[in-house]
Amino acid sequence: MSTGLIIIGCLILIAIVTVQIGKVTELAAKIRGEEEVQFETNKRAGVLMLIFLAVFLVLCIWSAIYYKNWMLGYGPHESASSHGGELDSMFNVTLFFTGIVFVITHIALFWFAYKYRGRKGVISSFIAHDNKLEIIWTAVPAVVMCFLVIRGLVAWNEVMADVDEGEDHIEIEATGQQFLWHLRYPGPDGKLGTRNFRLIKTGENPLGQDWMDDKNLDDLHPTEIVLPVDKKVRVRITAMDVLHNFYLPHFRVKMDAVPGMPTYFVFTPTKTTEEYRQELRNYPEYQQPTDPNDPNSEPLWKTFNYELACAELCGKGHFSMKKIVRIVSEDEYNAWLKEQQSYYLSNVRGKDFDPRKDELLEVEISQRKQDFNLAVEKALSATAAEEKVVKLNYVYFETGAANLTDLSRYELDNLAATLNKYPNMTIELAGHTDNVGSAEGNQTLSQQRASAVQNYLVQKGIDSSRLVAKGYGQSKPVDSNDTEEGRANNRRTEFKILTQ
Ligand SMILES: [Cu+2]
Repeated sequence: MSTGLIIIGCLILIAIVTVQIGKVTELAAKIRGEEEVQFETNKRAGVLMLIFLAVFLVLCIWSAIYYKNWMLGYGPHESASSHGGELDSMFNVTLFFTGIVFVITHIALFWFAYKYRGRKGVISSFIAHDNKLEIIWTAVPAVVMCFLVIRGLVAWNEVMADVDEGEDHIEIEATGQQFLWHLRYPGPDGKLGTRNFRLIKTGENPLGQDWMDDKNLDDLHPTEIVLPVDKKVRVRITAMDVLHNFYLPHFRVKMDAVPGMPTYFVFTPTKTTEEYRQELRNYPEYQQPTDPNDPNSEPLWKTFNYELACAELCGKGHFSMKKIVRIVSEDEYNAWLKEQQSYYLSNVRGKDFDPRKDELLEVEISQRKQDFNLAVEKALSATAAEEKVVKLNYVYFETGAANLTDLSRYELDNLAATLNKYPNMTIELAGHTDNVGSAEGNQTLSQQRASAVQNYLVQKGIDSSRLVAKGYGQSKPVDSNDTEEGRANNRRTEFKILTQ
């Protein structure tokens, strides 16, 4: 704030001084004769221009050399992707030609201003047209431009090429939104599920994924981009509100994120984050502490991270559209992938807004089967009678009735399979209730429910002599009847292994 005021103050002072000098010059001109003063002013201005030229060119070249190691493409910032080197070399070739033009035109501009200043007795010559000059200054840039454009087109076709059919690659997705990036990974199936903008709902379905599409069920929403080194990556890029731009500066990846028009970029990272850090380490610029106020903080090279940024000015929070990108070995990548949770399973499954809440998913069926078989094995190997009990976690009845709900069949089928596997096994099917309602009524209900399970198993081909159905009513609670959770635990169906 105070710096700003000082700068504004300085600018005002400079303006006042300039006006005053002008006034003094005017007065002096009146005294000494205007023309002579004019020629002297011309000369002074010409010399100042030459000095400016020298200082300007020296500063330009010095700053380019001084800041070289901070700039993309130079020093430690060679491209970290396979296509980036070609782009860097194009930038260098362009810089070479435009650099020559830059130096020549600036020298000409300021030198001519000095050389052709107004002088006593010299009048300007009048050139209306010069064919030779026009041809030279049209043809030379045209030839150079052709060379640059043709090389650029070749590079463009190479860099923008999509993956070939069946080519091994990872496909991820980045969606820009004011002001964050949504990242999506395909999960174990390697395929991103379909999206529909009509399904977008903040907090429930941020990307509008169609949960009826199985490919969506394992999709991940990670908070950072993690990719294995030397593996081709295709990024689907899109936006939900305004233009954004998916920019990975260290990989020379930059693509507009346009609402309603999916774009993509294919690239192959060639350096892990750790390798990049080790390269930075060789430069004194990156051995300075990360926090300039704390000399003991970690050096810059150690805290370096690749970044995803938004490169389209998309609003006032534009600066915050940043994410960390980590390039790791194949093994580290797989370990990271294993830790990630499917968005659907961890945020949507079983909630009111889950369109598949009345349906069991393949993954749940196999998980429950595994859990059930483990519990049976445990009960079989137990010696104490009270440990030979297995709770049927997913057998449910309609409220107050003995009708099995549709989804109960999965666990009962697991039980039937177990009984078929152990032909000598006999069991007691035990029904229990909470203490809501009369004890007598509960006794009857639990008996009916145990019998319903028995009937189901008999229908599945299990000999009824191996099954005893018994209702215990509310006589054997395993939890408190004072809470809903406790009552739910007490309304249970279980089986005891009698012989095996
Ligand atoms: Cu943005």
